[in-house]
Amino acid sequence: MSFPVSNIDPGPPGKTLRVIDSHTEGEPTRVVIAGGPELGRGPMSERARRLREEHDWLRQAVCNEPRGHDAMVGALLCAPHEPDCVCGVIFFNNVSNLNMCIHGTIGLVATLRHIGRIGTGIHRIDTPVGVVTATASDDGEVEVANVPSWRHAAGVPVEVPGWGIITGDVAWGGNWFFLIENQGPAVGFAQLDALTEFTWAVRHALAAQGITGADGGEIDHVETFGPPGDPALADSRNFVMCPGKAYDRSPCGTGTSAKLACLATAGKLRPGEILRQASILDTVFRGRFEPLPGGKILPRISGRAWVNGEGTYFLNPDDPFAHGIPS
Ligand code: PYC
Repeated sequence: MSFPVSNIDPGPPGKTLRVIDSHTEGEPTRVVIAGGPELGRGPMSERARRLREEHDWLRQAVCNEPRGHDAMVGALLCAPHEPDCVCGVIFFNNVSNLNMCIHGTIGLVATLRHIGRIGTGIHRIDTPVGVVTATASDDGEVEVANVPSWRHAAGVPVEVPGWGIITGDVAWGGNWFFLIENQGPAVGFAQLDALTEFTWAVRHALAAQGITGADGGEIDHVETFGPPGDPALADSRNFVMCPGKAYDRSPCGTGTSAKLACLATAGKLRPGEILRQASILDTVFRGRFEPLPGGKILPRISGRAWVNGEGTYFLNPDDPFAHGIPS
């Protein structure tokens, strides 16, 4: 399915990539099913590092303009390293690799079903941060059992220029999140510009003040919550700022996992109880958790994806932007 390309150089001129597009509750995923670089064998974390350091052209060709846009999340379909997995996957966006991506996993499952690689049922998927398990139902719903998640720190104050002291929790849900409740602009679509400005300022303030996840992990996602638009449909509405300054159109599965970890640790949600998390577009993920030893949880997030395109990309040597506008 894939062909080898040389290291570091701008990629394979004159070759093609095969991609399948989907969106999960509004957030796009572009899965590269053929034509990606040969990353060898070994753990997905190792192959993700190789993709980032030696073949970053793929990310830029797929996610950046002129083919992509800021909100695009790419996914490279790989052979798995862990046994019994249906595939491996490496996610990336407009600025770098992503550790984990739940909306992308739901999109990947829809894509694998579309090309006949899997059917309904339970599928293990190998990722750079561990194996996740996806359950695909007849009605198109996909539930992802994520990697173990936990609240790292509660009520952390950060001085945000122009906004004052903002207090939030730091949690891991497959990526590092700073979670803010009822502070800053109201969480609604009409406030998109203000929410972008606010969460981006928080992200920079966290970095400037040395506030990190465990082992110095960069907090590259900021999530702010408010009441739901319609309490009959959701319990809360969020706005999630992603690492490349695009907001998540979906409710963000890793962010919902991080929120479940905070609610579980604060005793505000019981094991098995459902949290209906709405996005800024009022699309909804359902989340629940099982407790794990050591104060961690196993989050389960469900939502739906729709395949909405297939493509062949030409990496034409005459095209100055064959590998995207660099970022
Ligand atoms: O759904 O986990 C997610 C996600 C992360 C970044 C964008 N979406």
